[in-house]
Formats: sequence, structure tokens, C-alpha cells
Amino acid sequence: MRTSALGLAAVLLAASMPFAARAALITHVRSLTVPDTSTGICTNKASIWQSAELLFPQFDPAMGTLTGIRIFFDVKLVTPAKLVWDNERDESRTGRYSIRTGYKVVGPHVTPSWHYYYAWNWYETLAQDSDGDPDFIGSDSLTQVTTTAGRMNKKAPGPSSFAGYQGTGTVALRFRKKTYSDYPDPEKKWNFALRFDHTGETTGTVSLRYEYVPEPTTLVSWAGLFGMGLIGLSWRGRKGK
Ligand SMILES: [Ca+2]
Ligand SMILES: [Ca+2]
Repeated sequence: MRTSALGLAAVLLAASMPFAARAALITHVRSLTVPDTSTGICTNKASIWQSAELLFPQFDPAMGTLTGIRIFFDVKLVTPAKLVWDNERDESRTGRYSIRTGYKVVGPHVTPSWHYYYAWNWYETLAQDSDGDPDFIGSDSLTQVTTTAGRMNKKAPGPSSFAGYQGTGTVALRFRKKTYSDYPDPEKKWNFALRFDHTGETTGTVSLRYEYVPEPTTLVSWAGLFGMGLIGLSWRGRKGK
């Protein structure tokens, strides 16, 4: 009886160990809205940054050992970005140009190479020779609207990057969106005035996921219960003799 009780306790304890050591996940999801931005005017290249800050709970070290961090985002332009070009040269040309949207998440120990995503669209349109002022209207103007969407799933490079994410407070992640446009012009022949009428409203979600191994208190308490059961079974075994 004592032998079988010992064997049972050993089996239960062994079975509990992989369970206690298995990684667990906590995912915090935040919705994101980056509104339209007012018009920006520049020459040859247009670029506008927008950003929004999201607060996430830190990982409480009392829960266990943090082993991994992942950031997911899933966003799209819900209103299209609109770009207007105006040719400033007395020469028409079919130009190939792009409107791109870059998405980036910035936080503690996050590098651009860790969380960065681009989506871009290419267009080809004839630009008539310049009609003089005014800009952004007339036969020398091109108007293009575009939509983009981005999805990303990135993992933190390693434990050295976990510091800012651990504690009982919050960690701030800044979501940045860059909408910009340019065109291949190796001969430097072109001169455009560019204007973003707006860069489109972005909505979506950003998620922060912690991967961790739960505190061994779980294992200790199970082992304690099994130990007590073992004592009880042994005692009954002796009493039954
Ligand atoms: Ca012009
Ligand atoms: Ca014009």
C-alpha cells in the first residue's frame, strides 16, 4: 500500500511539472485611431508623420518569468490618403510615382528594424506642362487617392529588451504612421509641387502579448498537496495492517 501510494504521488508530481513549466500568454489589445492630418505642402517629396500613444499594462514579475514579448498591429486607412501634384516644368511627361504608408511602433528597447511596416502603391500618369500659377489646379495637376493597410507581428529580440515592460505600472507604445510620396527621377529633370490634402484616417488594433512561465509557487503548492496526500495514504496503509 505504501509503495503504491508513493508511486501514485510520484506520477502525479511528475505530471504536474510540465504543466507548471508550460509557457502562458497574456494579450492586451488596444484600439487605435490616428485622425486625418491637415494639408502639408512640400517640393518633390511629400512626407507627413502622424502618431498616437497607447498605454499597456506592464508584466507583473510576481506572475512569473517573462520569456517573450510580441507586438501585433492590424490597421488600415479608413479614409483614403489624397495627394495632389503640380508640374512646375514647361514639359509634359508620363511620370511613375508612389504613395507609401509606413507604420512603426516605438517603445522601450524597440528599434525601427523591430517594428516597421510599409505599404505602397505605384501610379503612372501624364503630367502636362506647367500652366503657371495657381498650383494644384489646372491641366498640370494630378490628383491621386490611395488606401493602404498594414498587418504586423513582431517579436522582441530578447530578454535585454524586456526591462521597460516589467513592473506594476504601464508601458507606453507610440504608433507612428508616415505617409509620403516621391518619384524616380535619376536625371533630376522634374520639379513638382506636392500637397497632401489629408493623409487619411487610420484605425485598427495594436496588441501587446507577454509570454511567460508562471511562478513555481504553483508547482510548490501542488507538490505540497501531493506530499500531504502521500502522508495520509501512508498513514492509512499502516493503520490497515
Ligand atoms: Ca504648375
Ligand atoms: Ca497648375
